[in-house]
Amino acid sequence: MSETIDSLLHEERRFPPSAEFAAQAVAKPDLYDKAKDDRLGFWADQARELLHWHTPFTETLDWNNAPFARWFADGQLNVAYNCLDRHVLAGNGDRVAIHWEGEPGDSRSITYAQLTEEVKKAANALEALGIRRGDRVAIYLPMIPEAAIAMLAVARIGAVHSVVFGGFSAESLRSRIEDASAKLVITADGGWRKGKVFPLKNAVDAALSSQAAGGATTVEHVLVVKRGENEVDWTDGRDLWWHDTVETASAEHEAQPFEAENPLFILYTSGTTGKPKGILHTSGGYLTQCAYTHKNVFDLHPESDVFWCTADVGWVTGHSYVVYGPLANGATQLMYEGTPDTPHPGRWWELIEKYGVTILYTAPTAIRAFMKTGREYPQKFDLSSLRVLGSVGEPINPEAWIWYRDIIGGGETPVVDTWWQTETGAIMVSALPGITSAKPGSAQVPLPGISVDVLDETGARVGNGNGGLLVVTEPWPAMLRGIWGDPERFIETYWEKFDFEGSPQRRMYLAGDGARLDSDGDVWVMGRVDDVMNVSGHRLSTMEIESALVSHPIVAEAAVVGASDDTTGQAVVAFVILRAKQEAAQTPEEASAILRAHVAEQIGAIARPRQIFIVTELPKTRSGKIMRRLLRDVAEGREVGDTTTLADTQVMQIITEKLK
Ligand code: 6R9
Repeated sequence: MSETIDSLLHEERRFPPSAEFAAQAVAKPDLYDKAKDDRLGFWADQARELLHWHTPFTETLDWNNAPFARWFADGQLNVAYNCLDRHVLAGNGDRVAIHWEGEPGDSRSITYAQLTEEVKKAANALEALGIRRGDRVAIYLPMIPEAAIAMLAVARIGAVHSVVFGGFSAESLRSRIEDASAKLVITADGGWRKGKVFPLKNAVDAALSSQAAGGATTVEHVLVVKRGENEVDWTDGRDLWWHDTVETASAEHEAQPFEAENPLFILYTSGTTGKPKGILHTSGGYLTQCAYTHKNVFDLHPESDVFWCTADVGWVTGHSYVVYGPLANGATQLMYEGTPDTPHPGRWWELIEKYGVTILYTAPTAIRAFMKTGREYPQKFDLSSLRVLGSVGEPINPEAWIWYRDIIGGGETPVVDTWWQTETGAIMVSALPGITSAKPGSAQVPLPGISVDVLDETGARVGNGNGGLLVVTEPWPAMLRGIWGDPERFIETYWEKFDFEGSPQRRMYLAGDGARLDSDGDVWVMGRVDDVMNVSGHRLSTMEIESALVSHPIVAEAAVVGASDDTTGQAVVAFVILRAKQEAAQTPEEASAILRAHVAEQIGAIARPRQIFIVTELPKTRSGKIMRRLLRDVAEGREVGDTTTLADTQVMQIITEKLK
């Protein structure tokens, strides 16, 4: 870590925007002044300018019941109307909303008029299935247009979606369905990935039958999109085909207004305990900040740009920058179903050439993987349409940043490194491409209207040149409104560390990331300070994987660490003590294979440990806390650090001897 920090802080390269770019940029420098003069007035202006309100709001922020915020609370809007109908009414119905490309090469281009019609049909179908305002609908789909259609249809009728990433296991899906008491699951028979169909419907069947075994399931229906053409089991009465139910529904549907604080979605993310948290987002504030950031951070010109955010809708980036931001802004975007290297390593670049993509938003882990495969693949294609590049999900190392700009951006495009979280709902810290002089490796400056700082453990500001904990000091429109069903955990996790003067209104939001301020006051995000790992830009909790491991009968105890990895940022490495009788029953290699498969089955393939070390001891302090720092030294092949606070100082020697 300290080596990384050193190399980061010696990064002196600066990339000011070109005069031509600055001249045509949507965001002008006075945006910062306006927000500084009157922060709430600034947000009210954004909300009014960017969205259509059925009933205008008169109050911008109600923070009396902090940390439970209410934004634009007496206003009413319909999120789907804002993403669809109004663009059609404004004469943009023929503009393509989504160019979709399936992994096998099939494609569809859907205009705003067509998308509006599809969503209206889906909304009617959902209502016919008894889904009402406030009901929860789980969505477990591949990256196909129906994912966006389903989310918007749920939003249109004032219900709440909970999208579960298609790579998550039946068990992860079950716990999310259960936590939110979902009434409906929308899924597909299967989707395409790496040249094969991966089944989804059978995971839903497994989730629902194991749920039913533990008590009554709340799920009344399963709506199934036909995509993979793979065989599926069918439960009559419960299961319905999308093409029978939605395609035949009426295309007339009037969007009703809902209050700005009507819940829009729950999205589960890993925290420091074994149980994922259901992050709750509401409508007006969330949509305002999605539209605002999408427009200004990516310099969106909706009439001419083709935007491509490569995230899956199962993550927050897919919610805010595949569905809500781009569609609220009437943008044209590309959506791609498959993996970057199928059927060939140049697939993404081929798509950029084919659709004339102008703005690309992706993750450092993808960029590093492309660096490894080599520049010859992107160089086979014409990428000259690209004019803005974005990065999200984890810190981007300067080498990857420069490669991205040079090889993908032709040495000219601005690169924006955007820091935000599932909890923040939308981008918080980022350069603005026509204004900021970019620094590779730094997320740089809070956006106009956003206030962040870096504090030490006592809550004092660290000031320029120092590191500490990243906090958001003022409420923001897209902020999470809570953790589903657990208000205590919401307060404890984010708002209790810095509770100044006991005044609830002066609380600050603890992001869980470490950060440094450089001599200009720019933010350098250093990664998580808690037991959350970041593997390929995906958040995983050490505790969650540990509990998956100890749920296997051969395991006595387990400790998991995130070890740095050249491609994925961090990788999951586990240290496992087997139960006494098991030690002789299989070789460490066999035990490790069994357990890697078990974690994939319990959580999903993304959580499968890169390595499992079978050990006989774990390093613990006298109070019994596992010292993960020492295990990380082992996992990263370093000399083991200070062991003096261990209860048994011999333990690390035993572990390293055994692993030699
Ligand atoms: C949007 C998203 C959030 C965590 C966050 C931080 C890391 C995201 C980053 C970044 C450095 C960036 N993170 N963007 N770290 N620079 N530009 O990724 O949400 O999945 O909730 O993850 O990701 O550690 O706390 P989420």
